[in-house]
Amino acid sequence: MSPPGHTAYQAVVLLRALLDAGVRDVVLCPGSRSAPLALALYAADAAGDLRLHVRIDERSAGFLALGLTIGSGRPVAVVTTSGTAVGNLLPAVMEAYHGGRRLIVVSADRPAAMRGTAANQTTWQTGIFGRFAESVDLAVGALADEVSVAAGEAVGRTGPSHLNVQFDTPLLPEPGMPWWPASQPGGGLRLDPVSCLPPRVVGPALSRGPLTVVVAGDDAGPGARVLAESAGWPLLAEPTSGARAGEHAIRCYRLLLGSTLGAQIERVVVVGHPTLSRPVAGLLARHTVELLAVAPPSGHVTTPEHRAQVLSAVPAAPESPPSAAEIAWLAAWRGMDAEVSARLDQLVEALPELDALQVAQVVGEAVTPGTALIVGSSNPVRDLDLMLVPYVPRGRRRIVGNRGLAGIDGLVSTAIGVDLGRAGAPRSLALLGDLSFLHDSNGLLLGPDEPRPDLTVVVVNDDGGSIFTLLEQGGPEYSAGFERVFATPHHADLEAVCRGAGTAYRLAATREELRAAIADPAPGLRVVEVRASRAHRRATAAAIAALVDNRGMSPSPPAAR
Ligand SMILES: Cc1ncc(C[n+]2csc(CCOP(=O)(O)OP(=O)(O)O)c2C)c(N)n1
Ligand SMILES: [Mg+2]
Repeated sequence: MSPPGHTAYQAVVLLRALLDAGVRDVVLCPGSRSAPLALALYAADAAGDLRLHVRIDERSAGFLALGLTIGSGRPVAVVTTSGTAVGNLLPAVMEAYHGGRRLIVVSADRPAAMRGTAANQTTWQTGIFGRFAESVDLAVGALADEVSVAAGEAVGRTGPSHLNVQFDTPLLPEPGMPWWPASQPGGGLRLDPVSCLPPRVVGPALSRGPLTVVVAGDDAGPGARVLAESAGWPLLAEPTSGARAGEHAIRCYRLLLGSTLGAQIERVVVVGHPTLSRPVAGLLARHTVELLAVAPPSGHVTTPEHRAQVLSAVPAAPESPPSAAEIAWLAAWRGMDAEVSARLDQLVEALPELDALQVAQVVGEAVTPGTALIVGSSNPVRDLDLMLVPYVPRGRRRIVGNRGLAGIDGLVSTAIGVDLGRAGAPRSLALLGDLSFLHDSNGLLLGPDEPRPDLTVVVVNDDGGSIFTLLEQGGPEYSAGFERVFATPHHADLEAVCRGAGTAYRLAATREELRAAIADPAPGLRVVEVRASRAHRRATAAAIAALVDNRGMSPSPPAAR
């Protein structure tokens, strides 16, 4: 072991403290100022004390670390050199802040005295992430205790943290000095993911009375489903809620919210972070609706106009059984959902092969028990929201997306991280749009010695952002500039992109080919491209909205309470 005071010793103390606090995966990007950390990480990985992942692009590295925290449930560190390298982590840090993910940034720095002297690659790194991550500036020669406390506190926070570590020369251990101390007997790496289920804390019971729905947004967890089932209420669960299962889950809730049934909602319990649809946003904004919101671990409560009554845990169901009105309420939702689902399936079946909605359907069906699906922002997650038939509970499926800020950045890396974080799990799936895929095509770059994911990335390539066709700017009055400034077609050859990165690639031209490509058990990372058209999306969306015909579908009003 290097002598105390040597940079190599500081690096070992910091990594040891991170490991003691539960870190098992560390992502590293190359650099010089970070050399003491790089060598210690290399040796610790070789000793089996942690798992190292090396990436060239810090933006991708940050998202890889984010995916690893999502998949494993553990804190994950990402290590960079000084300068712009650190700034490249901001998108992942922002997402980690809003999603409540334990992402630990470790940035190497020059000694503080060199700041403001125009020294090469030297800038103000402490505080660079602003409100998104608290920074601790560890001075040259910081005492081991100080380093351990800072590392422990960083790991203990819900959300991202930043350790800025000043290293003075010499940066490398002297020849003959070990880079990492020998492992303790009985030590060694265990990568089992920690349980991702939130603790089943149950708050005080709710009363009976108002016609209630449970809205389960991103990362709500199974507590939302348990509440809906035990209370006898409909469950409006987004695909990444972890709650879209069981008989109370209403698949077509987004369509039904605009119906006479949706208009009768009197109370909403929100769990998690709903982001997908205007009908849900509209529901939460309705002043006539009583709003209860459960605070998520991230602390970012969904409370439009700060109007919600905030609950610290998922409330317990009312103790009394559902009233006749509530029984009729649930039955009306389920009945209408069955009707609209059948009409929707018919409509989607009649679309030209291979439509993005058909792709979402096939991908949703391929998420077998134990499997993870990472779903991109934009239309893929919304298509899945329409097409995903609620699963049978307790299949341990995980459907995740970066819904903290819904960026289209970093998604290839996030997906790789989620898969690698789920040691021993079956092959994972990702569903991304073409712009989202291209935005992080650097995420495909895997060095020959890196841990390799078993992941199939299905890319719906409609040559641009189809989501904008569904928004106001997709209307005829804006058509002149639409393609250039919103849709942003690129005509990119995805096969060539994959070839350049050494990634296996297949084109699927039919649903059968897509199913076969997904079912292919060959290990490793694979991209499956599906070419789709954006041209009819606006018309299809209008036809889908028209499936709910209020005249024909109005349920009988719930009986007197
Ligand atoms: C980092 C980032 N930049 C821009 C956006 C705005 N944005 C939202 S969706 C989208 C288009 C996505 O296109 P694609 O991934 O092909 O999916 P599609 O809409 O075609 O389904 C863009 C640019 C964003 N969410 N995140
Ligand atoms: Mg697209």
